[in-house]
Amino acid sequence: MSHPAPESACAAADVTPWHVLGAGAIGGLWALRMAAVGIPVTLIAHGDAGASRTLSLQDGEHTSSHTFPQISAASAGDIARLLVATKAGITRAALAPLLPQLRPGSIILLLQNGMGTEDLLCAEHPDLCILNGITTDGIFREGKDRLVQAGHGETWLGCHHRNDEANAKAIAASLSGNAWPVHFVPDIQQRRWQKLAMNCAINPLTALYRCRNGELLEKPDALATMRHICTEAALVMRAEGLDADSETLFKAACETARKTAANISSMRADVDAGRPTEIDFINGYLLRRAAAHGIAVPANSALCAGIAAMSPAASTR
Ligand code: KPL
Repeated sequence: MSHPAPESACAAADVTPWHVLGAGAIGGLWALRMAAVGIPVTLIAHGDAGASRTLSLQDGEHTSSHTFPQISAASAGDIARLLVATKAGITRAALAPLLPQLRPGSIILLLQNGMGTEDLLCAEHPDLCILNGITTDGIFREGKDRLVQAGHGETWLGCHHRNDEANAKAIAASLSGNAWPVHFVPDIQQRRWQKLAMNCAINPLTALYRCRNGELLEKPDALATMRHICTEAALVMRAEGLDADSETLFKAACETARKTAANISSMRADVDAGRPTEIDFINGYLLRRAAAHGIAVPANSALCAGIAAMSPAASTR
């Protein structure tokens, strides 16, 4: 077992401990990245699990690993900073047993696909500092504890309330590593929608075609659907008061599919494993916002129906 050495003395300036809820592909990657910049990380175990868990990351030729302490939600103690990387559909249920351990001002960083969870959490817990991270890293799991980095993306971090901006900037700086810059953005909503549009275009299609992200680019039908999805997403984004151009969204989706070509998307992984997917928080969220604006989104509706037909009952909001 090797412990990743802290990346650099300056990067490790803020080493306030973090807890990680949902150490799957993205949560595990960030737990390893935090450890690599010298931040103490504790994993919150789901159900019965051992007192420690070793995660490894394969990135090209390079493999690193780290053993984390692991505790149950009930014995977590005081939590100052919590990274939440669970699936959107189970976030509220997974968070519930941790609520007594959070105090006013505790930071919750949501790093997950889809939209909708944060609105509920902000409304239910106005005393918590809820931040959102958006990442386009391509990462998948081989087995429970082995992560494979299939594409290097970027990460943006922002907040919902203006008075949390200083926290968001500080957290972005503390999580940045030389190989994974984390950018603070004042308007995370724009980024979140751009990522949502990209996930709407890539994730369900990779599940329906049972292909890797990059293979979508070789399928004319898939490309035509991706373009259609992006046109609808741009309409809804503009109705939400955001900047959006369908061609720019389409090019960004193609670029992500190219950069994460070898990746098995999270939705395809869920469908392959017979798990509920996040469709309700991705294309489903777009459908709900489209309905609120009276916009027809037939291509997104068709993908929702296609995924619903091949996966177990949708998760609850
Ligand atoms: O977010 C992703 C996912 O799989 O959920 C992408 C960026 C499409 C990488 O696979």
